[in-house]
Amino acid sequence: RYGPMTTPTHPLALAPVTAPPATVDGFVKEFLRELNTGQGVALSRSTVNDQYLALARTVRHYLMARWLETTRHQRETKEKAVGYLSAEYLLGRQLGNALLATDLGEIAEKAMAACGLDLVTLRAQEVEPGLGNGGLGRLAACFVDSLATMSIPCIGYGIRYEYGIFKQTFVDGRQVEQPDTWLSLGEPWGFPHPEAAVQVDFGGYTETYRDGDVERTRWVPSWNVLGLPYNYMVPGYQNGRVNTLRLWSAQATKAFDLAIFNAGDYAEAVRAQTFAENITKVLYPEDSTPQGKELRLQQQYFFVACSIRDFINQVMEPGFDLHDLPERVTFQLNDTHPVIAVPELMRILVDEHKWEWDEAWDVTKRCFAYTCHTLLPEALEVWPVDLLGRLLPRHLEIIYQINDAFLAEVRERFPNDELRARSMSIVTDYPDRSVRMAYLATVAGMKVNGVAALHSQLLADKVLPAFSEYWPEKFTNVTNGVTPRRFLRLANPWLSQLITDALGVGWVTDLDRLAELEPYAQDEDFRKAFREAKQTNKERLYALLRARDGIELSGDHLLDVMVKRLHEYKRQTLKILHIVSLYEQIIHERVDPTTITPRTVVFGAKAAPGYRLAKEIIYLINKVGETVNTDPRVAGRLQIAFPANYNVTLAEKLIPAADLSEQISLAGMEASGTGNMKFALNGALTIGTDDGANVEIRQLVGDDNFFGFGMTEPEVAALGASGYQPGSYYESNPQLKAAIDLIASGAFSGGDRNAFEPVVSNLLYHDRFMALADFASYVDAQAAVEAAYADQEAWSKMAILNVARTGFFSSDRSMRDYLSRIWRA
Ligand code: C3B
Repeated sequence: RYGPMTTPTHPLALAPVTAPPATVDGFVKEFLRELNTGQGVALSRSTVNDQYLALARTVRHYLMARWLETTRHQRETKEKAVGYLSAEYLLGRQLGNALLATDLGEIAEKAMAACGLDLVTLRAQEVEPGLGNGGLGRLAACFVDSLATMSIPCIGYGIRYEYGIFKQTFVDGRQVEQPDTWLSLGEPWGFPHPEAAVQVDFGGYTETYRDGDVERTRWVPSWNVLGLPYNYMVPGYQNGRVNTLRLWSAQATKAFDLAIFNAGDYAEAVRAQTFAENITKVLYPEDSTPQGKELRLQQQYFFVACSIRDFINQVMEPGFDLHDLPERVTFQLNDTHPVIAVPELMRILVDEHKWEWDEAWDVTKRCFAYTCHTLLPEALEVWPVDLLGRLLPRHLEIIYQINDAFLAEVRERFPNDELRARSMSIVTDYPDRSVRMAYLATVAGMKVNGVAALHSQLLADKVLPAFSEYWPEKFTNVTNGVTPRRFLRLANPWLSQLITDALGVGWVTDLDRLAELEPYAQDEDFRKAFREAKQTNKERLYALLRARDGIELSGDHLLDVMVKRLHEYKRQTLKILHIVSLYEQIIHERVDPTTITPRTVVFGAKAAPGYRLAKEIIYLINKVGETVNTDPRVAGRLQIAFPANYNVTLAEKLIPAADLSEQISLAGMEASGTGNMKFALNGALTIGTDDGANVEIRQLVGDDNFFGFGMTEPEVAALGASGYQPGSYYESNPQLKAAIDLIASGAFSGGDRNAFEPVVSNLLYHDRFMALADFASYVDAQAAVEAAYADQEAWSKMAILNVARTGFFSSDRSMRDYLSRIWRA
């Protein structure tokens, strides 16, 4: 039941919700009220955490009227919305973004100062919600930011994991994972709505029954849980718009534990409670290589079942006709994780609403669109049929029926081509009978998109060729983007100020305007100011690393940064081989150290806890770092930093400081990359392969302003087909051999020759991602970097051109592309 019980009489109860006055006094008043009556403490006795929580809630007040108004407006206009279904949202800290969106930064700073507090310190108290692994989760966060900023109706649906991505620590150079207790000090941004909880069923069996003269199927589940929604504000940038992110948390249902309780087994009832709540306990830390764990499937079904139910029952007006659903929403499937939503909607329409199959299928397939984020075969989710049958027996039947109908269509269009039909089957028999979720998404979705031009091409040609031939018009591309609010305006205030001084303020929501910076590359004063901004960012970074990690960096070095998940295909090993090679040449006096450009290399990377080789690579990087950093022969020339626990918060400090952006994946492997865009926008030059969105960055900034190297995707394919032999590169390239030999010699492991055996033998005998084949070309490109950096004026020109020419990579542009190619198509 919504609304008051009788008609309100007090004028305040009738008035619309308003924001507090946007003045220092108004802010102080709200803040103290929150501290005193919300937190229950006096300023004089409050901790930094109390102060942070009160401040966050204060800023929330300023957004509240807009949020309520957005929701009301959406209900009234019935505009078509995007239902973004994503198992991950890697949001980053909220406070700074909320202050920016409300334009309250200055007022808050003064208000805090007037209370004897420091805004920067309070902002640092926030623990970022790490509800994602890497690129895919961060992309979702950028997209919801852009949609709010562009006033496009969207509800982001996802999971409120109690523990987000693990906290990485290093012990003797090895990664040790610690739980991410992001909720432990209180979390001011989420609004729980227990009264709007949704029941989600699992297990059991299906049975047929007669309904008049039709035979129907029903699902008799054996257990269930409740999904509790937590609403989060997604403020648009200074536009009065606040969209919603709705994250679900699992709770035991009353019926569930009561039944056992009545039977007298209290302890068992409590155990059942824990079991249910396990579903949203922890984010699976595998990025791009999911483990087929039952709990993961439970998570996936749990959140999409909640979300679809919520959209139909809560977001749509009462009495809404489900035939109109495609006119009111597109559910965008963020990779295969939410694809079980397809049979779920079919089940609702066919079983609950008793629609004909064809009628339900017609509506369902106009409600979904699918984005693929990878090409790695091991990352395309496949669920064993017995697991699905045990957990979701009705959904499995529906998937079979979708598949049968689809294959019948294929056989009709291509008679006597059974091989083709088999190759397109959603259900496969090898190696085990299982369901290919990407195929299901492709069959059901009205559109299928990749995330960069090259990736979309390869997706259509290599991963789903039979489907792209069958439905050429279904396949499209939307190149990823990043939000300029968080990654330029917030993260890089000095460069932002320079841009604003040159162009005015509009660029923050119209990033193509960065093109107007082009002539400033020729302006000596601008270049100087640009370099000063970069230097300020470096100093800010060094101060942070000193305080956060005890890492001492010094000197006026080229800052060379490689931050991303640790994965063989991303080739952190190629980078470390180059560093080892530089080091080897110096200590063996093959080069004069005074002739090389002083360089500071920063790594940031988490490895999936079960990914052995990735963890060995982390160990190698740390050990090389220890040795290099303490060797007087390279002092002042080369230093390596590997701060633990790379996350969004650290990225915001690292990226603006970088001179060189490492984007060195094997061509054809990185679907897009988004870090590459953030670096270029912040004026770093890229050293990169022709992979993912690097291709588009290079095209836009021009070959002269990009350090390209390595094989192209067709060359990679040809080398693979001819039988790649990494050993031959080792044997024929003395520089490469010397670097690998130095690693194997124990020089970085106190003489222990076995310390890096897993990495070394993998490189020499497998090297699935062909690091050795690209080594020589990479070394040449790094030499070109050094030569270019020696001329600071020329380097600054190139860096400014990178900023000026990469406005395309705003996620606002991505949203426009989704709108025109998918959501309004
Ligand atoms: C990533 C890809 O690895 C990146 O190339 C891409 O830029 C982003 O997605 C966003 O599209 N990705 C990921 O982070 N997790 C996956 N499971 C699959 C892809």
